[in-house]
Amino acid sequence: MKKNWLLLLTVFVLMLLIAACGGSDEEEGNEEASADEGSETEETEGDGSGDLEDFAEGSDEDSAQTLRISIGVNDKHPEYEGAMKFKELVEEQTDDFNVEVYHSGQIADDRAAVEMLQLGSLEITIPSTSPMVNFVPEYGVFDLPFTMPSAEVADQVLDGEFGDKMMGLLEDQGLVGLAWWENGFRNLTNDAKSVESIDDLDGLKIRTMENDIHLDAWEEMGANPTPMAFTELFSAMQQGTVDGQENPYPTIELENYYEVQDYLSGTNHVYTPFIFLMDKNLWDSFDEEQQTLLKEAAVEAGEFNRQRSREVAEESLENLKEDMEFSEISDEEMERFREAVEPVIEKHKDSIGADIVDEYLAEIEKYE
Ligand code: KDG
Repeated sequence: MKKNWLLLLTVFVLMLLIAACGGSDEEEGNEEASADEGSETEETEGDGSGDLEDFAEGSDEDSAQTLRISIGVNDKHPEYEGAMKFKELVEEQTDDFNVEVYHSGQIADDRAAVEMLQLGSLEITIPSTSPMVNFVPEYGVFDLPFTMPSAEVADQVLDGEFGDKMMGLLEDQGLVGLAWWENGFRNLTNDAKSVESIDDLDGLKIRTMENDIHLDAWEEMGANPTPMAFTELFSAMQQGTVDGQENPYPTIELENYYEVQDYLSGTNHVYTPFIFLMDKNLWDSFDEEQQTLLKEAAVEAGEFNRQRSREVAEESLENLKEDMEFSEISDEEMERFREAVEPVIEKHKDSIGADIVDEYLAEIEKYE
């Protein structure tokens, strides 16, 4: 009898225990759901300069076509300002498009972003022309060092027949060029020593864009160049994988390169344009009115970008002189730099196309 009671009691206690365990799991489930709900709401409310969540899902706010723009520089850069101006101009004129800007290489660096346009997995990117040599070798003409005398001459050459011809070469690559924007005149920085003469370059490990002409030019000048994507550059300087790099003053200041570089030299060794690119298949799917609107917005935003790029370049140089040791390059030394790279221009004339090089230099002379 006693045994039976004991057994019953044990069973009863066990049932109580099981009931207690089953209850708490349920409660937990509920919390997660609510947590999820919370963050999901946050993520879908991107600010137009989209975050990666938006990109992955593709916003479906309405029937409008989403145009996602990928750039490598950050949201302080004149290129980002230009991209947001493009967004403003397009969205104030039509409900056909939503524009989202992805900065700092969130989506991809220049080269990979162009490949995504060709695959139709991205709508717009605005890379430097230098990585474009991997798609259209003629674009190497823009990398010939010490050929462009000023930004004003660059505008006239790019916005003229020569610029149109270079845009025409993109179509075979499944790309459409809508406007020329400005990255700017590039200058050298490093964390090893001040560079005032070509002799000071001896053995300096310099990061260049993924472009053989840049590689050959720095080699001819005595440095030890290495190609690298823009998105990897800051950590490479921080870790000492490279001694230095070259970019326009706005990029050097606004990407905080002065935090990992001590010396700045005013080499102005090459003028790099940005090219506003769109996936050609997508472009061909738009009607004439839409194409005109997008083209005009890209050109107007480009003019705004150029103006800002030049204002910021002046401010950045003054600011950088506070944080870095700045070296002006004398005319005599600049002549030695020019002489050193002449073989590079000869070497790459064939890969670029001798006619393209001759036409480019003639256009520059015409506007100089
Ligand atoms: O958004 C542009 C950048 O991705 C890149 O072009 C910047 O000049 C550049 C570099 O050095 O790679």
